[in-house]
Amino acid sequence: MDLKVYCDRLSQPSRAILIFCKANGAEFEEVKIELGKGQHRSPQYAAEVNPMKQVPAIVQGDFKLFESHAILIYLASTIPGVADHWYPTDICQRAKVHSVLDWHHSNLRRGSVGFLFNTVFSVAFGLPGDPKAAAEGEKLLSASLATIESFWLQEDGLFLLGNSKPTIADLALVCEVTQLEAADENDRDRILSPHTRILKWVEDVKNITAPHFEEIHATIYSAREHLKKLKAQAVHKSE
Ligand SMILES: N[C@@H](CCC(=O)N[C@@H](CS)C(=O)NCC(=O)O)C(=O)O
Repeated sequence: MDLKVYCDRLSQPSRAILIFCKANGAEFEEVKIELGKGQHRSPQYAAEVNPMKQVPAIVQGDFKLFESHAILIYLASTIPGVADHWYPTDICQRAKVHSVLDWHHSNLRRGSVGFLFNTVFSVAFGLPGDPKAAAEGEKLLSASLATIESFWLQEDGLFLLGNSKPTIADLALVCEVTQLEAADENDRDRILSPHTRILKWVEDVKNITAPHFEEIHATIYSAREHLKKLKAQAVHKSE
């Protein structure tokens, strides 16, 4: 049954799904939903794809699924020939992957979205950013990065949980970290540069999923200048 992935490459969970599909040779169609144009809010998208009006989402035949972690689990379980390391069959190892994924959504992602939405992405939606929410987001983001370094990335392995090969959790979390590419350079450096172990881990995930990682990330790498321009225009209009 044909697999359709509804996504915007500016969205971190969308990138995780796309990299996973490409790195595992999945046959799928990428359906672009442009968040900046509000395409995710159309009644048709809600009715036919995702009633939550968000990306990513998948449709395969009559089956529809949203929530990126659930999608990664489904894809790892259904795409033919996916190597076991992505989503181990061993129940204890698998449970640990779920543990990282659950932690992600209530820590790293909350911090990242709180910071980035209120510093750069709000402008793309024509909304004012909230500096207090941005500061709170940065605090949680930095604390989460410190926890990844001190706890989830263990000394003896390249990837999360001390593994020598990545799981779906590495993709989900690394794509959250690379969302900082959209931030102002000073903000990005202030937040990321203390975390050299994280920077190495991002490189390791990039290398093991090459060339797909860089190809899928090209959009976010070029977003910073575009978002800067939008912000300057918004400031100009309000003067
Ligand atoms: N928990 C969801 C989060 C999805 C999400 O927040 N998607 C964002 C893009 S990264 C979105 O569609 N935002 C548009 C909106 O909420 O209006 C997942 O992991 O899939």
